[in-house]
Amino acid sequence: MKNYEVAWALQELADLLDLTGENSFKSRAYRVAARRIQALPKDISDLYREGRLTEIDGIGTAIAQKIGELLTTGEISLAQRLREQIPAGLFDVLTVPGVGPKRAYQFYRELGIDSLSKLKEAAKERKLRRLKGMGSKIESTVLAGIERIENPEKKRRLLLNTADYYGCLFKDRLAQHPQVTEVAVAGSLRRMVETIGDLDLVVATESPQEVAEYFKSFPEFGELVANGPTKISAIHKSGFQVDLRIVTPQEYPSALLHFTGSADHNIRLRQLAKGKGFRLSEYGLESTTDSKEVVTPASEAALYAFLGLPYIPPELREDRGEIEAGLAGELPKLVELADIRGDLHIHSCWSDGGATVEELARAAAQRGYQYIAICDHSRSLKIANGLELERLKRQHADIAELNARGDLGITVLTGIEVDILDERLDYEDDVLAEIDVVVASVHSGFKQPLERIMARIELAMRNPHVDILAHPTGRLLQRRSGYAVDMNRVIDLAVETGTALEINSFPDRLDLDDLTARKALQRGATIVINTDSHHLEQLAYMTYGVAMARRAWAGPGQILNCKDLTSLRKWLRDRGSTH
Ligand code: DGT
Ligand code: CA
Ligand code: CA
Ligand code: ZN
Repeated sequence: MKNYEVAWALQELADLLDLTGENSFKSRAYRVAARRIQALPKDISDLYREGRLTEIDGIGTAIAQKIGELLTTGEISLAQRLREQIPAGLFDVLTVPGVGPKRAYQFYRELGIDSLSKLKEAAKERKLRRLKGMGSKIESTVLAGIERIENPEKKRRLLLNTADYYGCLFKDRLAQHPQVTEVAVAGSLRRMVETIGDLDLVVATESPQEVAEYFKSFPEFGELVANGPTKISAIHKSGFQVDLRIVTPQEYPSALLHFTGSADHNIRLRQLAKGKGFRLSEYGLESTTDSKEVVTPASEAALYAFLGLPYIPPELREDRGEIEAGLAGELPKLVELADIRGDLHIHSCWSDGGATVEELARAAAQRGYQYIAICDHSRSLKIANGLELERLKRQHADIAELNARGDLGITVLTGIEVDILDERLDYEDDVLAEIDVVVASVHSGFKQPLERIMARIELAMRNPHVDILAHPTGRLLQRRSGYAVDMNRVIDLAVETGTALEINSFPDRLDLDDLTARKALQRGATIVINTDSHHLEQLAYMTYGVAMARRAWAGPGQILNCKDLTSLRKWLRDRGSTH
Protein backbone atom coordinates (compact mmCIF):
# COMPACT_ATOMS: atom_id res chain seq x y z
CA MET A 1 0.00 0.00 0.00
CA LYS A 2 1.33 3.43 -0.99
CA ASN A 3 1.71 6.23 1.53
CA TYR A 4 -0.99 8.30 -0.09
CA GLU A 5 -3.43 5.42 -0.07
CA VAL A 6 -2.98 5.20 3.68
CA ALA A 7 -3.45 8.98 3.84
CA TRP A 8 -6.74 8.80 1.86
CA ALA A 9 -8.02 6.11 4.22
CA LEU A 10 -7.26 8.24 7.29
CA GLN A 11 -8.86 11.26 5.65
CA GLU A 12 -11.96 9.25 4.93
CA LEU A 13 -12.05 8.08 8.52
CA ALA A 14 -11.86 11.71 9.65
CA ASP A 15 -14.77 12.59 7.32
CA LEU A 16 -16.78 9.68 8.66
CA LEU A 17 -16.20 10.77 12.24
CA ASP A 18 -17.30 14.31 11.39
CA LEU A 19 -20.37 12.94 9.65
CA THR A 20 -21.41 11.20 12.84
CA GLY A 21 -20.81 14.26 15.00
CA GLU A 22 -17.99 12.58 16.92
CA ASN A 23 -15.75 14.93 18.84
CA SER A 24 -13.62 16.84 16.42
CA PHE A 25 -10.29 16.31 18.21
CA LYS A 26 -10.23 12.80 16.85
CA SER A 27 -10.97 13.73 13.26
CA ARG A 28 -8.45 16.54 13.38
CA ALA A 29 -5.78 14.12 14.62
CA TYR A 30 -6.51 11.75 11.72
CA ARG A 31 -6.26 14.62 9.24
CA VAL A 32 -2.92 15.74 10.65
CA ALA A 33 -1.63 12.17 10.46
CA ALA A 34 -2.85 11.89 6.85
CA ARG A 35 -0.92 15.00 5.85
CA ARG A 36 2.23 13.77 7.57
CA ILE A 37 2.06 10.41 5.85
CA GLN A 38 1.50 11.97 2.44
CA ALA A 39 4.66 14.03 2.80
CA LEU A 40 6.69 11.20 4.24
CA PRO A 41 9.85 10.46 2.21
CA LYS A 42 9.93 6.86 3.53
CA ASP A 43 7.61 3.97 2.82
CA ILE A 44 4.97 3.73 5.53
CA SER A 45 4.74 -0.06 5.26
CA ASP A 46 8.50 -0.35 5.91
CA LEU A 47 8.14 1.76 9.02
CA TYR A 48 5.23 -0.38 10.12
CA ARG A 49 7.24 -3.60 9.68
CA GLU A 50 10.05 -2.08 11.71
CA GLY A 51 7.55 -1.11 14.42
CA ARG A 52 8.46 2.57 14.07
CA LEU A 53 5.11 4.18 13.16
CA THR A 54 4.90 6.16 16.38
CA GLU A 55 8.23 7.82 15.59
CA ILE A 56 6.33 9.84 13.00
CA ASP A 57 5.32 13.22 14.34
CA GLY A 58 1.53 13.30 14.88
CA ILE A 59 1.07 9.52 15.10
CA GLY A 60 0.34 8.04 18.51
CA THR A 61 -0.44 4.47 19.44
CA ALA A 62 -4.17 4.68 18.59
CA ILE A 63 -3.57 5.93 15.05
CA ALA A 64 -0.62 3.56 14.60
CA GLN A 65 -2.94 0.70 15.47
CA LYS A 66 -5.44 1.83 12.80
CA ILE A 67 -2.67 2.07 10.23
CA GLY A 68 -1.45 -1.39 11.17
CA GLU A 69 -4.94 -2.75 10.73
CA LEU A 70 -5.22 -1.06 7.35
CA LEU A 71 -1.86 -2.39 6.14
CA THR A 72 -2.56 -5.95 7.24
CA THR A 73 -6.28 -6.28 6.43
CA GLY A 74 -6.72 -3.61 3.75
CA GLU A 75 -9.48 -1.94 5.77
CA ILE A 76 -10.03 -0.02 9.00
CA SER A 77 -12.90 -1.76 10.79
CA LEU A 78 -14.04 1.45 12.48
CA ALA A 79 -14.40 3.10 9.07
CA GLN A 80 -16.42 0.16 7.86
CA ARG A 81 -18.75 0.35 10.85
CA LEU A 82 -19.25 4.08 10.48
CA ARG A 83 -19.93 3.76 6.77
CA GLU A 84 -22.75 1.31 7.45
CA GLN A 85 -24.18 3.49 10.18
CA ILE A 86 -24.34 6.72 8.12
CA PRO A 87 -27.34 7.22 5.79
CA ALA A 88 -26.10 6.73 2.22
CA GLY A 89 -27.55 10.07 1.06
CA LEU A 90 -25.19 11.99 3.33
CA PHE A 91 -22.34 11.02 1.03
CA ASP A 92 -24.18 12.72 -1.85
CA VAL A 93 -24.68 15.81 0.30
CA LEU A 94 -20.90 15.81 0.80
CA THR A 95 -20.25 16.20 -2.94
CA VAL A 96 -21.84 19.66 -2.95
CA PRO A 97 -19.04 22.25 -3.12
CA GLY A 98 -19.03 24.24 0.10
CA VAL A 99 -20.54 21.44 2.18
CA GLY A 100 -17.95 19.59 4.23
CA PRO A 101 -18.63 16.70 6.62
CA LYS A 102 -19.27 18.98 9.60
CA ARG A 103 -21.89 21.00 7.76
CA ALA A 104 -23.44 17.85 6.33
CA TYR A 105 -23.79 16.49 9.85
CA GLN A 106 -25.30 19.77 11.07
CA PHE A 107 -27.87 19.65 8.25
CA TYR A 108 -28.66 16.06 9.12
CA ARG A 109 -28.92 16.51 12.87
CA GLU A 110 -30.91 19.72 12.87
CA LEU A 111 -33.04 19.40 9.75
CA GLY A 112 -33.00 15.68 9.07
CA ILE A 113 -31.38 16.22 5.67
CA ASP A 114 -30.12 12.88 4.38
CA SER A 115 -30.30 13.32 0.59
CA LEU A 116 -29.54 15.85 -2.13
CA SER A 117 -33.24 16.38 -2.77
CA LYS A 118 -33.95 17.18 0.88
CA LEU A 119 -31.01 19.56 0.93
CA LYS A 120 -32.34 21.29 -2.16
CA GLU A 121 -35.78 21.62 -0.64
CA ALA A 122 -34.42 23.06 2.61
CA ALA A 123 -32.29 25.56 0.69
CA LYS A 124 -35.27 26.67 -1.36
CA GLU A 125 -37.34 27.11 1.78
CA ARG A 126 -34.53 29.20 3.30
CA LYS A 127 -34.14 26.89 6.25
CA LEU A 128 -30.35 26.61 6.17
CA ARG A 129 -29.68 30.21 7.13
CA ARG A 130 -31.28 29.65 10.53
CA LEU A 131 -28.60 27.19 11.55
CA LYS A 132 -25.74 28.33 13.72
CA GLY A 133 -22.88 29.88 11.80
CA MET A 134 -24.66 30.14 8.43
CA GLY A 135 -25.50 33.32 6.57
CA SER A 136 -28.26 33.78 4.02
CA LYS A 137 -25.81 33.12 1.20
CA ILE A 138 -25.38 29.46 2.17
CA GLU A 139 -28.56 28.68 0.28
CA SER A 140 -27.43 30.07 -3.07
CA THR A 141 -24.09 28.29 -2.71
CA VAL A 142 -25.85 25.01 -2.04
CA LEU A 143 -28.37 25.45 -4.85
CA ALA A 144 -25.66 26.31 -7.37
CA GLY A 145 -23.69 23.23 -6.30
CA ILE A 146 -26.68 20.90 -6.60
CA GLU A 147 -27.61 22.36 -9.97
CA ARG A 148 -24.11 21.50 -11.21
CA ILE A 149 -24.29 17.93 -9.92
CA GLU A 150 -27.76 17.37 -11.36
CA ASN A 151 -26.91 18.81 -14.79
CA PRO A 152 -23.33 17.83 -15.56
CA GLU A 153 -23.96 18.28 -19.28
CA LYS A 154 -24.59 22.00 -18.80
CA LYS A 155 -20.88 22.68 -18.26
CA ARG A 156 -21.46 25.68 -16.05
CA ARG A 157 -18.39 27.62 -15.07
CA LEU A 158 -17.14 27.60 -11.48
CA LEU A 159 -17.44 30.64 -9.28
CA LEU A 160 -14.05 31.99 -8.27
CA ASN A 161 -14.24 30.95 -4.61
CA THR A 162 -15.13 27.36 -5.45
CA ALA A 163 -12.36 27.15 -8.03
CA ASP A 164 -9.95 28.79 -5.61
CA TYR A 165 -10.83 26.34 -2.84
CA TYR A 166 -10.19 23.29 -5.01
CA GLY A 167 -7.16 24.88 -6.69
CA CYS A 168 -5.49 25.37 -3.29
CA LEU A 169 -6.52 21.92 -2.12
CA PHE A 170 -5.00 20.11 -5.10
CA LYS A 171 -1.97 22.35 -5.22
CA ASP A 172 -1.16 21.75 -1.54
CA ARG A 173 -1.73 18.07 -1.93
CA LEU A 174 0.59 17.85 -4.93
CA ALA A 175 3.19 19.92 -3.08
CA GLN A 176 3.23 17.27 -0.35
CA HIS A 177 4.47 14.60 -2.71
CA PRO A 178 8.19 14.12 -2.06
CA GLN A 179 9.01 13.91 -5.79
CA VAL A 180 7.30 17.20 -6.65
CA THR A 181 9.72 20.10 -6.82
CA GLU A 182 7.29 22.84 -7.86
CA VAL A 183 3.56 23.18 -8.38
CA ALA A 184 1.23 26.03 -9.23
CA VAL A 185 -2.29 26.75 -10.30
CA ALA A 186 -2.36 28.05 -13.88
CA GLY A 187 -5.09 28.95 -16.40
CA SER A 188 -7.94 31.35 -15.76
CA LEU A 189 -7.78 30.78 -11.99
CA ARG A 190 -4.25 32.16 -11.82
CA ARG A 191 -5.41 35.12 -13.89
CA MET A 192 -8.39 35.45 -11.52
CA VAL A 193 -10.99 35.57 -14.27
CA GLU A 194 -14.47 36.07 -12.82
CA THR A 195 -15.56 32.49 -13.53
CA ILE A 196 -13.47 29.41 -14.23
CA GLY A 197 -14.07 26.81 -16.96
CA ASP A 198 -11.71 24.15 -15.67
CA LEU A 199 -8.83 23.99 -13.21
CA ASP A 200 -5.28 23.87 -14.56
CA LEU A 201 -2.28 22.80 -12.52
CA VAL A 202 1.37 22.57 -13.55
CA VAL A 203 3.79 20.42 -11.61
CA ALA A 204 7.55 19.95 -11.94
CA THR A 205 9.19 16.61 -11.17
CA GLU A 206 11.91 14.21 -12.27
CA SER A 207 9.51 11.30 -11.62
CA PRO A 208 6.51 11.99 -13.86
CA GLN A 209 5.08 8.47 -13.59
CA GLU A 210 4.90 8.46 -9.82
CA VAL A 211 3.35 11.91 -9.70
CA ALA A 212 0.81 10.90 -12.34
CA GLU A 213 -0.23 7.82 -10.33
CA TYR A 214 -0.52 9.95 -7.21
CA PHE A 215 -2.73 12.53 -8.90
CA LYS A 216 -4.99 9.90 -10.42
CA SER A 217 -5.51 8.36 -6.99
CA PHE A 218 -7.15 11.50 -5.53
CA PRO A 219 -10.31 10.13 -3.93
CA GLU A 220 -12.66 12.84 -5.19
CA PHE A 221 -12.01 12.16 -8.85
CA GLY A 222 -14.44 10.19 -10.99
CA GLU A 223 -13.60 9.37 -14.58
CA LEU A 224 -10.41 10.37 -16.41
CA VAL A 225 -10.94 12.10 -19.75
CA ALA A 226 -7.25 12.27 -20.63
CA ASN A 227 -4.58 9.94 -19.32
CA GLY A 228 -1.23 10.60 -20.98
CA PRO A 229 2.24 10.49 -19.44
CA THR A 230 2.39 14.29 -19.04
CA LYS A 231 -1.25 15.38 -19.34
CA ILE A 232 -4.06 14.09 -17.19
CA SER A 233 -7.61 15.42 -17.10
CA ALA A 234 -9.89 14.19 -14.34
CA ILE A 235 -13.53 14.92 -13.62
CA HIS A 236 -14.26 15.87 -10.04
CA LYS A 237 -17.28 14.22 -8.42
CA SER A 238 -19.18 17.49 -8.45
CA GLY A 239 -18.73 17.81 -12.21
CA PHE A 240 -15.81 20.08 -13.08
CA GLN A 241 -12.60 19.16 -14.88
CA VAL A 242 -9.07 19.33 -13.48
CA ASP A 243 -6.13 19.39 -15.94
CA LEU A 244 -2.66 18.50 -14.74
CA ARG A 245 0.52 19.04 -16.78
CA ILE A 246 3.62 17.26 -15.60
CA VAL A 247 6.92 18.80 -16.76
CA THR A 248 10.61 18.71 -15.88
CA PRO A 249 12.01 21.35 -13.53
CA GLN A 250 13.82 22.94 -16.53
CA GLU A 251 10.59 23.27 -18.50
CA TYR A 252 8.54 24.46 -15.54
CA PRO A 253 8.74 28.27 -16.00
CA SER A 254 7.90 28.02 -19.72
CA ALA A 255 5.08 25.56 -19.03
CA LEU A 256 3.65 27.71 -16.25
CA LEU A 257 3.67 30.74 -18.54
CA HIS A 258 2.05 28.78 -21.35
CA PHE A 259 -0.71 27.22 -19.28
CA THR A 260 -1.48 30.41 -17.45
CA GLY A 261 -2.45 32.05 -20.71
CA SER A 262 -4.47 33.74 -21.80
CA ALA A 263 -4.21 32.27 -25.28
CA ASP A 264 -4.27 35.84 -26.67
CA HIS A 265 -1.44 36.91 -24.38
CA ASN A 266 0.56 33.84 -25.42
CA ILE A 267 0.14 34.69 -29.09
CA ARG A 268 1.63 38.13 -28.52
CA LEU A 269 4.56 36.63 -26.61
CA ARG A 270 5.20 34.17 -29.42
CA GLN A 271 5.34 37.04 -31.91
CA LEU A 272 7.91 38.83 -29.75
CA ALA A 273 9.98 35.64 -29.50
CA LYS A 274 9.81 35.16 -33.25
CA GLY A 275 11.21 38.67 -33.75
CA LYS A 276 14.20 37.58 -31.69
CA GLY A 277 14.70 34.39 -33.68
CA PHE A 278 13.06 31.98 -31.24
CA ARG A 279 10.03 29.75 -31.17
CA LEU A 280 8.25 30.00 -27.80
CA SER A 281 6.36 26.96 -26.52
CA GLU A 282 5.51 25.27 -23.24
CA TYR A 283 8.94 23.60 -23.41
CA GLY A 284 11.00 26.77 -23.65
CA LEU A 285 12.51 28.92 -26.37
CA GLU A 286 13.94 27.15 -29.38
CA SER A 287 16.25 29.00 -31.73
CA THR A 288 14.91 29.16 -35.28
CA THR A 289 18.45 29.20 -36.65
CA ASP A 290 20.24 25.97 -37.61
CA SER A 291 21.67 25.64 -34.11
CA LYS A 292 18.19 24.73 -32.77
CA GLU A 293 19.53 25.82 -29.40
CA VAL A 294 16.89 25.56 -26.65
CA VAL A 295 16.76 28.16 -23.90
CA THR A 296 14.87 27.32 -20.71
CA PRO A 297 14.69 30.46 -18.55
CA ALA A 298 14.88 29.92 -14.80
CA SER A 299 11.70 31.80 -13.99
CA GLU A 300 8.71 33.46 -15.62
CA ALA A 301 10.36 36.81 -14.91
CA ALA A 302 13.51 35.69 -16.75
CA LEU A 303 11.37 34.57 -19.66
CA TYR A 304 9.67 37.95 -19.86
CA ALA A 305 13.05 39.65 -19.57
CA PHE A 306 14.32 37.56 -22.48
CA LEU A 307 11.46 38.99 -24.54
CA GLY A 308 12.28 42.53 -23.46
CA LEU A 309 9.39 42.78 -21.00
CA PRO A 310 9.07 43.37 -17.26
CA TYR A 311 7.25 40.66 -15.28
CA ILE A 312 3.56 40.90 -16.14
CA PRO A 313 1.20 39.91 -13.30
CA PRO A 314 -1.18 37.08 -14.33
CA GLU A 315 -4.27 39.28 -13.86
CA LEU A 316 -3.08 41.48 -16.74
CA ARG A 317 -2.34 38.69 -19.21
CA GLU A 318 -5.30 39.24 -21.52
CA ASP A 319 -3.76 41.17 -24.43
CA ARG A 320 -5.55 44.28 -23.28
CA GLY A 321 -2.54 46.57 -23.73
CA GLU A 322 -0.19 44.96 -21.18
CA ILE A 323 2.39 44.05 -23.85
CA GLU A 324 2.54 47.62 -25.19
CA ALA A 325 2.64 49.08 -21.65
CA GLY A 326 5.34 46.59 -20.66
CA LEU A 327 7.52 47.41 -23.68
CA ALA A 328 7.13 51.11 -22.89
CA GLY A 329 7.94 50.55 -19.21
CA GLU A 330 4.51 51.82 -18.25
CA LEU A 331 2.89 48.90 -16.45
CA PRO A 332 0.94 50.18 -13.42
CA LYS A 333 1.80 49.22 -9.87
CA LEU A 334 -1.29 47.22 -9.00
CA VAL A 335 -3.28 47.35 -5.77
CA GLU A 336 -2.59 44.43 -3.41
CA LEU A 337 -4.60 42.86 -0.61
CA ALA A 338 -2.12 44.35 1.88
CA ASP A 339 -3.08 47.86 0.68
CA ILE A 340 -6.68 47.42 1.84
CA ARG A 341 -7.38 49.28 5.09
CA GLY A 342 -11.01 48.39 5.62
CA ASP A 343 -14.27 46.98 4.32
CA LEU A 344 -17.23 49.31 3.84
CA HIS A 345 -20.09 46.91 3.14
CA ILE A 346 -20.64 44.20 5.74
CA HIS A 347 -23.88 42.66 7.05
CA SER A 348 -24.35 41.60 10.65
CA CYS A 349 -27.04 39.56 12.38
CA TRP A 350 -29.00 42.81 12.80
CA SER A 351 -30.29 42.03 9.28
CA ASP A 352 -29.48 38.85 7.32
CA GLY A 353 -25.86 38.26 8.31
CA GLY A 354 -24.59 35.44 10.50
CA ALA A 355 -22.26 37.25 12.92
CA THR A 356 -22.47 39.97 15.55
CA VAL A 357 -20.90 43.38 15.02
CA GLU A 358 -18.29 42.59 17.63
CA GLU A 359 -17.36 39.27 16.00
CA LEU A 360 -17.05 41.02 12.65
CA ALA A 361 -14.94 43.80 14.12
CA ARG A 362 -12.56 41.35 15.75
CA ALA A 363 -12.22 39.27 12.59
CA ALA A 364 -11.60 42.43 10.55
CA ALA A 365 -8.97 43.61 13.04
CA GLN A 366 -7.24 40.26 12.61
CA ARG A 367 -7.09 40.93 8.91
CA GLY A 368 -5.13 44.06 9.73
CA TYR A 369 -7.90 46.52 8.87
CA GLN A 370 -8.19 49.93 10.42
CA TYR A 371 -11.95 50.28 9.97
CA ILE A 372 -15.15 48.60 8.82
CA ALA A 373 -18.63 49.87 8.13
CA ILE A 374 -21.62 47.75 9.16
CA CYS A 375 -24.14 48.23 6.37
CA ASP A 376 -27.20 46.16 7.10
CA HIS A 377 -30.31 46.20 4.94
CA SER A 378 -32.83 49.02 5.17
CA ARG A 379 -36.44 48.61 6.31
CA SER A 380 -38.13 47.78 2.98
CA LEU A 381 -36.06 44.64 2.47
CA LYS A 382 -38.31 42.58 4.72
CA ILE A 383 -37.03 39.17 3.60
CA ALA A 384 -33.57 40.22 4.74
CA ASN A 385 -34.83 41.48 8.10
CA GLY A 386 -34.21 45.11 7.11
CA LEU A 387 -33.86 47.65 9.91
CA GLU A 388 -36.80 49.76 11.03
CA LEU A 389 -35.68 53.18 12.28
CA GLU A 390 -35.95 52.13 15.86
CA ARG A 391 -33.61 49.16 15.37
CA LEU A 392 -31.24 51.25 13.28
CA LYS A 393 -30.90 53.68 16.19
CA ARG A 394 -30.27 50.84 18.60
CA GLN A 395 -27.64 49.40 16.32
CA HIS A 396 -25.87 52.74 16.13
CA ALA A 397 -25.90 53.02 19.90
CA ASP A 398 -24.45 49.53 20.10
CA ILE A 399 -21.66 50.44 17.71
CA ALA A 400 -20.88 53.60 19.63
CA GLU A 401 -20.61 51.56 22.80
CA LEU A 402 -18.31 49.04 21.16
CA ASN A 403 -16.03 51.78 19.87
CA ALA A 404 -16.02 53.47 23.26
CA ARG A 405 -14.73 50.31 24.91
CA GLY A 406 -11.60 50.89 22.89
CA ASP A 407 -10.36 47.28 22.91
CA LEU A 408 -11.36 46.27 19.39
CA GLY A 409 -8.22 47.39 17.63
CA ILE A 410 -10.39 48.76 14.86
CA THR A 411 -12.94 51.52 14.30
CA VAL A 412 -16.48 50.47 13.45
CA LEU A 413 -18.27 53.02 11.31
CA THR A 414 -22.03 53.11 11.21
CA GLY A 415 -23.52 52.31 7.86
CA ILE A 416 -26.56 51.25 5.92
CA GLU A 417 -27.27 49.52 2.66
CA VAL A 418 -30.24 51.67 1.75
CA ASP A 419 -32.67 50.36 -0.83
CA ILE A 420 -33.22 52.51 -3.90
CA LEU A 421 -37.00 52.41 -4.17
CA ASP A 422 -39.11 54.02 -6.87
CA GLU A 423 -38.55 57.78 -6.73
CA ARG A 424 -37.06 57.73 -3.24
CA LEU A 425 -34.58 56.07 -0.94
CA ASP A 426 -35.76 53.82 1.88
CA TYR A 427 -34.96 56.44 4.58
CA GLU A 428 -35.36 60.20 4.68
CA ASP A 429 -32.32 62.44 4.26
CA ASP A 430 -32.22 63.38 7.94
CA VAL A 431 -31.74 59.71 8.83
CA LEU A 432 -29.05 59.20 6.18
CA ALA A 433 -27.24 62.33 7.33
CA GLU A 434 -26.56 60.67 10.69
CA ILE A 435 -24.88 57.62 9.18
CA ASP A 436 -21.13 57.43 8.51
CA VAL A 437 -21.22 55.33 5.35
CA VAL A 438 -24.30 55.14 3.14
CA VAL A 439 -24.27 52.41 0.53
CA ALA A 440 -27.20 52.49 -1.89
CA SER A 441 -28.40 49.61 -3.98
CA VAL A 442 -31.20 48.34 -6.16
CA HIS A 443 -32.88 45.20 -4.81
CA SER A 444 -36.26 45.40 -6.56
CA GLY A 445 -37.87 46.04 -9.92
CA PHE A 446 -35.16 44.16 -11.84
CA LYS A 447 -37.42 43.93 -14.89
CA GLN A 448 -38.04 47.66 -15.17
CA PRO A 449 -37.05 49.41 -18.39
CA LEU A 450 -33.69 51.15 -18.56
CA GLU A 451 -35.11 54.69 -18.19
CA ARG A 452 -36.82 53.83 -14.97
CA ILE A 453 -33.86 52.00 -13.39
CA MET A 454 -31.53 54.80 -14.46
CA ALA A 455 -33.81 57.41 -12.92
CA ARG A 456 -33.68 55.51 -9.61
CA ILE A 457 -29.89 55.15 -9.72
CA GLU A 458 -29.43 58.79 -10.66
CA LEU A 459 -31.63 59.92 -7.80
CA ALA A 460 -29.52 57.86 -5.39
CA MET A 461 -26.20 59.08 -6.76
CA ARG A 462 -27.30 62.70 -6.65
CA ASN A 463 -28.26 62.37 -3.01
CA PRO A 464 -25.38 64.02 -1.11
CA HIS A 465 -25.66 61.46 1.70
CA VAL A 466 -25.09 58.47 -0.55
CA ASP A 467 -21.39 57.59 -0.57
CA ILE A 468 -21.27 54.34 -2.51
CA LEU A 469 -23.34 52.72 -5.24
CA ALA A 470 -23.24 49.00 -4.42
CA HIS A 471 -23.10 46.19 -6.99
CA PRO A 472 -24.05 48.60 -9.78
CA THR A 473 -25.47 46.11 -12.32
CA GLY A 474 -27.15 43.65 -9.95
CA ARG A 475 -25.92 40.64 -11.88
CA LEU A 476 -25.56 37.22 -10.27
CA LEU A 477 -22.95 35.17 -12.10
CA GLN A 478 -24.27 31.95 -13.63
CA ARG A 479 -27.79 32.87 -12.47
CA ARG A 480 -29.06 36.17 -13.82
CA SER A 481 -27.71 39.06 -15.83
CA GLY A 482 -28.11 42.47 -14.23
CA TYR A 483 -31.01 44.86 -14.58
CA ALA A 484 -31.05 47.27 -17.52
CA VAL A 485 -28.45 49.87 -16.68
CA ASP A 486 -26.37 52.23 -18.79
CA MET A 487 -22.95 51.88 -17.19
CA ASN A 488 -21.47 54.72 -19.25
CA ARG A 489 -24.02 57.03 -17.73
CA VAL A 490 -23.43 55.61 -14.24
CA ILE A 491 -19.70 56.27 -14.62
CA ASP A 492 -20.39 59.85 -15.75
CA LEU A 493 -22.62 60.34 -12.71
CA ALA A 494 -19.97 58.85 -10.43
CA VAL A 495 -17.41 61.33 -11.74
CA GLU A 496 -19.85 64.23 -11.49
CA THR A 497 -21.21 63.50 -8.00
CA GLY A 498 -18.11 61.88 -6.48
CA THR A 499 -20.13 58.81 -5.49
CA ALA A 500 -17.83 55.79 -5.28
CA LEU A 501 -18.63 52.76 -7.41
CA GLU A 502 -18.33 49.41 -5.70
CA ILE A 503 -16.44 46.37 -6.82
CA ASN A 504 -18.44 43.80 -4.88
CA SER A 505 -16.11 40.95 -3.94
CA PHE A 506 -18.85 38.40 -3.47
CA PRO A 507 -17.98 35.59 -5.91
CA ASP A 508 -21.41 35.48 -7.51
CA ARG A 509 -21.42 39.26 -8.09
CA LEU A 510 -17.93 40.63 -8.87
CA ASP A 511 -19.80 43.69 -9.98
CA LEU A 512 -18.35 46.04 -11.33
CA ASP A 513 -16.59 43.63 -13.64
CA ASP A 514 -12.96 44.16 -14.64
CA LEU A 515 -13.56 45.98 -17.92
CA THR A 516 -16.20 48.33 -16.56
CA ALA A 517 -14.08 49.08 -13.50
CA ARG A 518 -11.16 49.88 -15.78
CA LYS A 519 -13.28 52.26 -17.80
CA ALA A 520 -14.51 53.94 -14.63
CA LEU A 521 -10.95 54.39 -13.37
CA GLN A 522 -9.78 55.77 -16.69
CA ARG A 523 -12.49 58.42 -16.49
CA GLY A 524 -11.50 59.29 -12.93
CA ALA A 525 -14.28 57.69 -10.89
CA THR A 526 -13.57 56.49 -7.35
CA ILE A 527 -13.70 52.75 -6.81
CA VAL A 528 -14.26 50.99 -3.49
CA ILE A 529 -13.71 47.25 -2.98
CA ASN A 530 -16.20 45.74 -0.53
CA THR A 531 -17.04 42.17 0.41
CA ASP A 532 -20.78 42.45 1.17
CA SER A 533 -20.00 39.77 3.77
CA HIS A 534 -22.92 37.98 5.38
CA HIS A 535 -20.68 35.72 7.41
CA LEU A 536 -17.33 35.97 9.18
CA GLU A 537 -15.44 33.80 6.75
CA GLN A 538 -16.66 35.89 3.82
CA LEU A 539 -14.44 38.78 4.88
CA ALA A 540 -11.77 36.78 3.03
CA TYR A 541 -13.61 37.37 -0.26
CA MET A 542 -11.73 40.68 -0.36
CA THR A 543 -9.08 38.77 -2.35
CA TYR A 544 -11.51 38.37 -5.25
CA GLY A 545 -12.51 42.03 -5.30
CA VAL A 546 -8.86 43.03 -5.22
CA ALA A 547 -8.25 40.62 -8.10
CA MET A 548 -10.99 42.34 -10.15
CA ALA A 549 -9.40 45.72 -9.37
CA ARG A 550 -6.03 44.38 -10.47
CA ARG A 551 -7.61 43.11 -13.68
CA ALA A 552 -8.91 46.68 -14.06
CA TRP A 553 -5.30 47.94 -13.79
CA ALA A 554 -6.06 49.75 -10.52
CA GLY A 555 -3.33 51.10 -8.26
CA PRO A 556 -3.84 51.60 -4.52
CA GLY A 557 -4.17 55.35 -4.97
CA GLN A 558 -7.38 54.85 -6.93
CA ILE A 559 -9.19 52.75 -4.32
CA LEU A 560 -11.25 54.42 -1.59
CA ASN A 561 -10.64 51.77 1.06
CA CYS A 562 -6.89 51.96 0.62
CA LYS A 563 -7.12 55.31 2.40
CA ASP A 564 -6.29 55.41 6.09
CA LEU A 565 -9.13 56.23 8.47
CA THR A 566 -8.30 59.92 8.70
CA SER A 567 -8.30 60.38 4.92
CA LEU A 568 -11.44 58.28 4.59
CA ARG A 569 -13.23 60.44 7.17
CA LYS A 570 -12.14 63.54 5.31
CA TRP A 571 -13.42 62.05 2.03
CA LEU A 572 -16.78 61.24 3.67
CA ARG A 573 -17.05 64.73 5.15
CA ASP A 574 -16.07 66.55 1.97
CA ARG A 575 -18.61 64.61 -0.03
CA GLY A 576 -21.49 65.76 2.12
CA SER A 577 -20.67 69.37 1.31
CA THR A 578 -19.82 69.24 -2.40
CA HIS A 579 -23.32 68.91 -3.71
P1 DGT B 1 -11.16 28.51 -18.75
O1 DGT B 1 -10.66 27.16 -18.39
O2 DGT B 1 -12.17 28.47 -19.82
O3 DGT B 1 -11.63 29.29 -17.59
O4 DGT B 1 -9.92 29.35 -19.37
P2 DGT B 1 -8.36 29.02 -19.40
O5 DGT B 1 -7.65 30.26 -19.78
O6 DGT B 1 -7.94 28.38 -18.13
O7 DGT B 1 -8.25 28.03 -20.63
P3 DGT B 1 -7.81 26.51 -20.75
O8 DGT B 1 -8.07 25.74 -19.51
O9 DGT B 1 -8.46 26.00 -22.00
O10 DGT B 1 -6.25 26.57 -21.05
C1 DGT B 1 -5.33 27.00 -20.08
C2 DGT B 1 -4.27 27.84 -20.73
O11 DGT B 1 -3.49 27.04 -21.62
C3 DGT B 1 -4.81 28.96 -21.59
O12 DGT B 1 -5.11 30.11 -20.83
C4 DGT B 1 -3.66 29.19 -22.52
C5 DGT B 1 -3.09 27.82 -22.73
N1 DGT B 1 -3.65 27.22 -23.95
C6 DGT B 1 -4.49 26.19 -24.01
N2 DGT B 1 -4.80 25.91 -25.30
C7 DGT B 1 -4.17 26.81 -26.05
C8 DGT B 1 -4.11 27.06 -27.45
O13 DGT B 1 -4.72 26.38 -28.27
N3 DGT B 1 -3.35 28.11 -27.84
C9 DGT B 1 -2.66 28.88 -26.98
N4 DGT B 1 -1.92 29.89 -27.41
N5 DGT B 1 -2.69 28.68 -25.67
C10 DGT B 1 -3.43 27.65 -25.20
CA1 CA C 1 -8.79 26.41 -17.34
CA1 CA D 1 -7.78 23.42 -19.04
ZN1 ZN E 1 -25.18 44.06 0.91
